[in-house]
Amino acid sequence: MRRAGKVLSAAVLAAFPLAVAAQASAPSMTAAEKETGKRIYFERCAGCHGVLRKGATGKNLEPVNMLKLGQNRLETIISLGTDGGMVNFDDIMSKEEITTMAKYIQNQPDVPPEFGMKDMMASWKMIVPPEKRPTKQMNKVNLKNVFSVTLRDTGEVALIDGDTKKIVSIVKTGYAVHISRLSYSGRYVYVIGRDGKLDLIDLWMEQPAVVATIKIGSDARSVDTSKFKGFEDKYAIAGSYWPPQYVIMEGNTLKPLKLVSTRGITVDGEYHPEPRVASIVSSHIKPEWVVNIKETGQIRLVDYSDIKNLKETTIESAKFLHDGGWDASKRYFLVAANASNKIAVVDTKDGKLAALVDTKKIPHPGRGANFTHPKFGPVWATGHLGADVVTLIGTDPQKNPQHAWKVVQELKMHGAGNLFVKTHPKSANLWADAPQNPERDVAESVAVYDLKNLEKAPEIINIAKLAGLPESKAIKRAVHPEYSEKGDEVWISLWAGKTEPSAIVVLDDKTRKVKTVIKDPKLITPTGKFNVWNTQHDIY
Ligand code: DHE
Repeated sequence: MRRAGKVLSAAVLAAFPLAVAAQASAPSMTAAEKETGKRIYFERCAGCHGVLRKGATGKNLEPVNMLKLGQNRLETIISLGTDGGMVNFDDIMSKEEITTMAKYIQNQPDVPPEFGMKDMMASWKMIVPPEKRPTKQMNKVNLKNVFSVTLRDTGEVALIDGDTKKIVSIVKTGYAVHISRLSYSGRYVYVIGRDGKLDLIDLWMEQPAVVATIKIGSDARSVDTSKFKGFEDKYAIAGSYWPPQYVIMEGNTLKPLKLVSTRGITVDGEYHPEPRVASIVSSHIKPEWVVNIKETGQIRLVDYSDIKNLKETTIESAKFLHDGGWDASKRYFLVAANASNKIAVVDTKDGKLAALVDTKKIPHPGRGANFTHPKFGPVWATGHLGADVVTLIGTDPQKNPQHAWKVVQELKMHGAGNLFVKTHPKSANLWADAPQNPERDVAESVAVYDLKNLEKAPEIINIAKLAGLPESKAIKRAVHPEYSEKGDEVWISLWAGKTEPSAIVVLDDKTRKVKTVIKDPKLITPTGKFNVWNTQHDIY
């Protein structure tokens, strides 16, 4: 074995047996194949498996493990998916691309460059400075009921007027936008792309548009703002997957102020080089953000009252933290440690872990759903990617201590593959989707539970059939129920292929009947929808 023209000694070989073995028999690739592999890995694989391929929601894909499986087996797995929850890729990748990806993951991972303050400053653009922005709302739209809708495959968000169901603007954003979050005032929408591009949209403009933009890394998922009294609209925070870090910015300009690495030690006491920032949420009762670090399982409470002398409380929970939301009182934050099959509960008042709750396989709450159960008092709900139930957890240690932080009920779903559940304080329904289920009928349908009678089986509504869209090869996945400001309508995206028609189906929450189907050639691959009022006030 030769490296840099030298024969490696037996001692060196013994010290690095796995890496050397992996490189020794990895299939060779042309430069063009490597480029394709790198691009597809970032777009389709890194989210679950990590840039360094150490594994999180998805399995470890380091060459030592991939070489054991070999080219044919890897091609089959990528094509058809696995029982473990990996979806099939044969409908979105060509045969050649699948062959390339099977080769790519048997080779050593590419390590992307770091992205520091200098890079951020160079990417930061102030398009409309604060002093040139309107001093009052210049359009006639009911801003509280605007929905910021992710158009996943076009790198855009559609701002839709919830009253008229008309598109107000389509705004160019980062690649495969992930989430939108609101400033405390509800004036600004923050949109983060998977490519780490963060855009600030001013809803007061006659035609709402991006007023500032920055790149905070090369792979990102989360953003939030400061919501505590005295800090309203003052700061924004965004977390990245690569490099593993978070950045605090000026709220109305996105000027980066403070960069903090999240590399460190897991709850098992081992160093991890890629602890990615998963969900971030802003406390209403303290000047604090809850920053959830995926691979380490450490939850950081970041006190933003003095960012020059930044204080962090590190709460040990469980590995593979992902998404989560507040309980109804907004004191407790519940976050899925998804590949550990647990929900971690943080008491943000006391700054401590309140509980680790065991659940069925791969909990995936989105932000979850809160309601008062007729038998168990206040509960928070999560669905699961790997099980066909919605889990209800008691959340009231003060008045219902016997149920607090316990799974009090599991509601049967029409299949596994759930991503999001949703209800609203004014609603008597709980909606749950199943877009990751491999069966068309299941993925195109949602389950609706009657909160007054949770013993009753849910109503299963096939959203795709209601939309009247033409037949398509790709499944029209019904995804992400979101309420209107008043809580009387539920909006559900139909997420089809990039070249196929998609839609948003609006249902009347009481009658569960279709009110409107929002169709527009520009509505390409709609997924997440964020109602301004509900997102601003964490209503779910
Ligand atoms: Fe998401 C939230 C990460 C795939 C739609 N997603 C989140 C959050 C994280 C995350 C960390 C929480 C952000 C927060 O609250 O601050 N998502 C990831 C991944 O790593 C993963 C598994 C793979 C990837 O490559 O990105 C992934 N997510 C998806 C999708 O494929 C979805 C279904 C479609 C899409 O648009 O990409 C998707 N994720 C969403 C949505 C939310 C979200 C709609 C916000 C839910 C909410 O109501 O707050």
